[in-house]
Amino acid sequence: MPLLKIIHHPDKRLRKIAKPVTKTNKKITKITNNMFETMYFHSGIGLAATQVNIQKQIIVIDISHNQTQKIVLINPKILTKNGEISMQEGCLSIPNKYGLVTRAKEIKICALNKYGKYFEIKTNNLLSICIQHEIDHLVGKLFIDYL
Ligand code: K1U
Ligand code: ZN
Repeated sequence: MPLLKIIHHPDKRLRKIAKPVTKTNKKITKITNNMFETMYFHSGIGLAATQVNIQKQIIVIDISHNQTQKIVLINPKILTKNGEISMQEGCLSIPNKYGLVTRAKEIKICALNKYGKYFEIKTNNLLSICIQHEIDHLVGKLFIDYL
């Protein structure tokens, strides 16, 4: 499977607003598979389609240490936020830059999974931070905007 090219700040394409996915089909499956491969290759824990110049609301995440907890979020929305947590964040689109960002500690989100099935989950800590970081990418926002 091909690796996708990650675009780097200050490329203006990182500021584009991603469009909702209207149908989950083989093309979307191929995109998510290629995004996982690209994310793992670069040792990331998340990747948004915007970062590989695909303007669709697709996110892949895996915060495990052994590539066993693949999460696909299509058309994700944050429903509730609670508390605060700060973490030194990085971004595959901003190599070698890190910064302390404060985000909600716990979030409840809804999204479609890779089969197009609607689901809701409540998450906290690293997964919550990563989801918020990736959802920001879909609306053209970068962690450096908070610094
Ligand atoms: O969106 C991206 O550019 C991926 C980014 C996700 C992310 C990292 C840290 C906090 C929030 C979101 C990365 O994966 S950068 C790699 C990295 O810094 C990291 C890797 C493993 C654990 C923690 C951070
Ligand atoms: Zn990022």
